Amino acid sequence: MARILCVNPWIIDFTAYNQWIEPLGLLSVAGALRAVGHDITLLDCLDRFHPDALAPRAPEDRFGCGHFSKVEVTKPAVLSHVRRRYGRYGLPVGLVERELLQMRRPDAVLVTCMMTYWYPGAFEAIQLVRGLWPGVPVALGGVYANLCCDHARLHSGADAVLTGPGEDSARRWVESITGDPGNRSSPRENPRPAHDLRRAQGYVALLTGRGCPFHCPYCAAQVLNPGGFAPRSVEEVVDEITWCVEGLGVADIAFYDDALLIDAESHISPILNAVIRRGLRVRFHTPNGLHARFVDDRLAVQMRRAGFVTMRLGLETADDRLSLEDGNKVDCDEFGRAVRSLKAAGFTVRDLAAYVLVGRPPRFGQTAGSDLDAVRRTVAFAHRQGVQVRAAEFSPVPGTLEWQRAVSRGCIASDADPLLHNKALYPCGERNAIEQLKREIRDGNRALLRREE
Ligand code: B12
Repeated sequence: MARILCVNPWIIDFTAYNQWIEPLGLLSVAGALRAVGHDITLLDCLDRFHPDALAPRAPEDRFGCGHFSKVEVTKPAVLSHVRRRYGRYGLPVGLVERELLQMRRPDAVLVTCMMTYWYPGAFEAIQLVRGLWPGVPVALGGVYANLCCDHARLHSGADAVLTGPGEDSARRWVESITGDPGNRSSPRENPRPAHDLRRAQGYVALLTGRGCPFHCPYCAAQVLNPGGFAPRSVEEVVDEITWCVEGLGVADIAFYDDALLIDAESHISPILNAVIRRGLRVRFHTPNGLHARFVDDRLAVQMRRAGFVTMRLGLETADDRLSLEDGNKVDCDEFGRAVRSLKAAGFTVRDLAAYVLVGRPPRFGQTAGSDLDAVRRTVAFAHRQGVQVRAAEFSPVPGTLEWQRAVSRGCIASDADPLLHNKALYPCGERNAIEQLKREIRDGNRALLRREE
């Protein structure tokens, strides 16, 4: 049995808010390693409920969300032109150091990194571990490691950068460095993510399946899940929800799925039926967005009864021609129908918001920023439907079609430092124009909410 330390590093960014953030990938790897008998400890630099976390509490914190504490740090040179404060979010470094010093020396360390532009937090964590335990092998995985593998190999300081789903690769890596394969006959075929390793945060993230059958030009789901779309079994998902609610006392669950509502009849419907039948008292949230096309009257009622609260609907654009270019996931009629179903089921303006993509690279024949007119029309359309809007600022993601477009339009260099993928930089748009639009969106949302009161 190998002793393994899993590290969820700090976020180093211009802004960060804990909206049901869970290192689900790392916990999935931890669950798989634990299932074969390894001894796993988690160091969670984003633990808001650590007694010394100093995380601010605010009256608007709801459903387990809230602020991290922030310490300003110097901007790397490549970001020096940005007139915003840059900071380390999460536990104070000294506290993390003390936590590490109290631990027994591990046989191996696993570090995750959830966004490509969050690598500085992972690098700091790797450096810290290296300083304390020279010679202990460190592996890095996660979205950054997958999408910027060469960068990570060159700069992270990790002994190994592991790509692809980590459940098997981490197990093989641990075996290769410790000689310990663990107990190969795992009691579970698909072990659950080890949510219990985190101090209770009141919420967990959940996946009912991996990957996505759609091929949106701005999304790396296909690259990150080369095995394709793979829904989990209904029983497995219901067991995990039941464990989280009854065993861990979780009150809020955020779905991280890319395609939660696909084949609803045989997937999400039976899951929700079981939640209702078992009388599980839990609220569900969909921070990653839902496909409005699949929402009908029946599903809306079922979602409401099962406890859905935060409903986010994808609406990249209300321009049906542009929507076609994006794979035609939802048109205006379908969006309107979904909203009517949700409202009839009892969801209110407070619960509903559409994600509208802002700051994408200009299409051919367009000038930079001209897409904002289309975005304005989309926002107006959503507001007319009585739905709030959340701007989803574009982040160019390597490996996607939209990345190639951003590169060919000169918005970003093909070998750009991943820090420049940051959505806060609006790499493909004009800052003032986008910020003005975001103010208009907020005003429109407020007007809608006032009308409802
Ligand atoms: C859920 C999600 C979110 C959630 C929370 C994310 C989080 N955990 O913090 C929310 C909704 C908040 C979110 C927000 C955003 N997101 Co997001 N998100 C996702 C999503 C759909 C799933 C991530 C996930 O948890 N997957 C499930 C786990 C199981 O997978 P995993 O983390 O990859 O882990 C596996 C492997 O990587 C590996 N692994 C992981 N860690 C480790 C460690 C070791 C040591 C090893 C060996 C292996 C390993 O094993 C795991 C299990 O197989 C991904 C897309 C996707 N399909 O991955 C986008 C994605 C990560 N997001 C993306 C984007 C663009 C955004 C936003 C910018 C969107 C926006 N415009 O607002 C914001 C940014 C937020 C911010 N503050 O900057 C991009 C990446 C952008 C980037 N440059 O990195 C992605 C890839 C989607 C895309 N467009 O292609 N997101």
